[in-house]
Amino acid sequence: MTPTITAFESSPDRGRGLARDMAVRWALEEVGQPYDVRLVSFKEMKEPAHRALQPFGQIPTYEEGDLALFESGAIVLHIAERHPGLLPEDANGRARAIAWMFAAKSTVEPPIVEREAAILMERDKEWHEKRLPMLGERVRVRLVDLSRRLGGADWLDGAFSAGDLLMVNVLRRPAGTGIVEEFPNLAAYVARGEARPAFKRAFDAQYAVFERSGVTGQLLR
Ligand SMILES: N[C@@H](CCC(=O)N[C@@H](CS)C(=O)NCC(=O)O)C(=O)O
Repeated sequence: MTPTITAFESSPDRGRGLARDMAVRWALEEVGQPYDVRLVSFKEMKEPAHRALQPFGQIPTYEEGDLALFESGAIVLHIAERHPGLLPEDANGRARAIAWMFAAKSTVEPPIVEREAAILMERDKEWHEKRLPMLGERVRVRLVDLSRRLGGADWLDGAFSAGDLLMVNVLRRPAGTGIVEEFPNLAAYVARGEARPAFKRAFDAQYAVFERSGVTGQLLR
C-alpha cells in the first residue's frame, strides 16, 4: 500500500529542505518505498481534519491504510522497522541505532531549534543580543560531544542507519550559520548524508514543491 505524507503547500524555508517532511521523504527513498504527498496550507494544518492526524496542527503526517502517524521521528522509525536498510539486523545494533534517533530528536535538536527560534522571532527584543551567545553555547555543548563521539567514523555506529538519517537532518537546520562548520568532522558527516542518492531524491521532490509555490519567507518551526 502506498503511504501518503503531508507537507507544506508553500514551504517557508526558501527551498532549503528543512521542513520535517524531509526526513520522512528521505527514509522512504532510502528503502525504495514510493509515496504520495498531500500538500496542506497553513490554514488547513490548523483545521480539525488535519488535527485529527496531527494534534498540534503541524506537518508531517503519514497515512498507510488504517494507520495514521505523526512526529517525523516516529514515522521514520515505523518505516525503518518495516523495510530493510535503515536498522541493523542484530537486536543490539538496532537498539543502539534507535537510541541515536532519540538522541537526534530529543538531545541535539532542541537547542538548535531554540537558537533558530530566537534568531527568527526575538531579533527585535532588547535582550536578544545578550541571550544569543548563551543559546549558541547550548548548541555547541551538544556538538562538541557529538563530534567527539563521531571522531573519524563515517556514521555514528557502523553502517548508515535511521539514527544517522535523523541526526544529519537535525544538523542541517543551522546550515549556513557556521556553527556546525566549527566541527569539521560534523560538517563532513552532514555532507556525506547529503551526498546519498536517496537524500538527493527527497530534497529534489521537496524543492519541486517550493519552486511551484514560488514562496519566499522565513523558516517556520
Ligand atoms: N516534532 C515534530 C515537529 C513538527 C514541526 O515542527 N513541523 C513544522 C514544520 S517543520 C510545522 O508544521 N510548523 C508549523 C506550525 O507549527 O504551525 C516532528 O518532528 O514531526
